[in-house]
Amino acid sequence: MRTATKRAAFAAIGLTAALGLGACGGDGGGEAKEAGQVTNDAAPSGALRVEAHEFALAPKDLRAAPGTVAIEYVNAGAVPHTLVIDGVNGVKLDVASKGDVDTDTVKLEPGTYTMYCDIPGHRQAGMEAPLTVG
Ligand SMILES: [Cu+2]
Repeated sequence: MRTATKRAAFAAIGLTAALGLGACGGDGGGEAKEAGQVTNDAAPSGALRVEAHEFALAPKDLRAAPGTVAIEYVNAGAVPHTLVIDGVNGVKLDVASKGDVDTDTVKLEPGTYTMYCDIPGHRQAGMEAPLTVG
C-alpha cells in the first residue's frame, strides 16, 4: 500500500512534466492503468509495462520507482522487437511476434534513461522513449 501511494505521487509528477513538454496526443488513460497494476506485484519496488508498436514504444513517457523494476514488454505490433536501456547492461527483452510477452527485472538508480528497440532502424524510426526513475 505504501508503494502504491508513493507511485501515485510519482505518476502525478510525471504527468505534469509530460504535459509541460507540450506533447500532443497524450494517453493519460493508459498511464493511470499502469499505476494501478503496481499493486499486483509484491516483490519488485516498481513495475513497468511497455508495448512495442511499428514504430513506437507505448506509453511514450515511462516512469518507475528506484530499485528493482519488473519490466513487461508486449509486442503489440507485427514484427520482432527488442527493448534495451541506453547505458544499462544486462537487460534485453525480446518479443518475436505479435502477442509475445517478455519479462525481466533490472535494478535502477534514480535518473533519466532512454529505452529503445535495438533492431537496426527501429530506434531511428521512433522506437525510443524516455524512462524517468525517481
Ligand atoms: Cu523494434
